[in-house]
Amino acid sequence: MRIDVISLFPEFVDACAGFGVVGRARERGLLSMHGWNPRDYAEGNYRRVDDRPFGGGPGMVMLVDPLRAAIAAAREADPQPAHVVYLSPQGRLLDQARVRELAALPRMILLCGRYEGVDERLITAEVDEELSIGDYVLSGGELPAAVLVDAVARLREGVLNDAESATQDSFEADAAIEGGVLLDCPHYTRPPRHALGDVPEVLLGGNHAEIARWRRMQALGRTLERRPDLVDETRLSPADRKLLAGYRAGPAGKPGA
Ligand code: 4GX
Repeated sequence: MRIDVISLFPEFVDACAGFGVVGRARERGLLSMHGWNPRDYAEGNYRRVDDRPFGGGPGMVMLVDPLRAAIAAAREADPQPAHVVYLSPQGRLLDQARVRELAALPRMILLCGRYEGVDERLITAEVDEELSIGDYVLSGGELPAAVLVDAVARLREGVLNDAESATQDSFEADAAIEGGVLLDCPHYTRPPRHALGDVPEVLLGGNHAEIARWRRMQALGRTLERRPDLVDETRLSPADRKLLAGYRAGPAGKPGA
């Protein structure tokens, strides 16, 4: 997959995507990233990329032309059609279902705004989709772009190794869960007994079917407890309903235990 980043700080996104799983994907040629700075396409001695908003008010607005020229340069650098995403709090909230769809594309151009935002005419003319990574205000679109790159890259074929993909496979592709994500179950490692508590007995026993059941019970229970918005309880399979009831009863009839 090819990702082009339009930003006043393209190195920022590049650096965020240089480590760990995503960095390794780039080294192996599974993902390529290219930065384009609208400043390089700005006119005049001052290379202006922003100006004061019509109608008054504080802050600055990014100019149409430098952004448009940077996007055009990115498009021309590769013949594959590009899906253009603008990261902004006004966008639709990003979720794992949309991440999966975007991960199937050959190419994306990510537009990162600074200041108060981007002239609306540029968005109308060039942007296919406006996405938000969450309901809070950042000082630019670079971190949201890096978040999107990370979430998308790890779903590309060959990016995760077997050990990394095993955890995700257990819950991700589940028809019963809308959007396809459950919260993770709790994890434990050595020592089995500790002053802070003991590892649940089932995990020490080596009964893999029993362990899988326990993990799914925990995942379902914690999701319904912490993020009821993620799952429609009425659409759970009979098996999952039973697990959820078990979680709620707890091992000794104590909820959540
Ligand atoms: N999820 N930001 C965009 C510039 C801006 C300001 C106003 C449009 C209108 C964000 C988020 C986010 C900060 C990126 C402001 N654009 N982006 N930037 N949350 O907070 O995606």
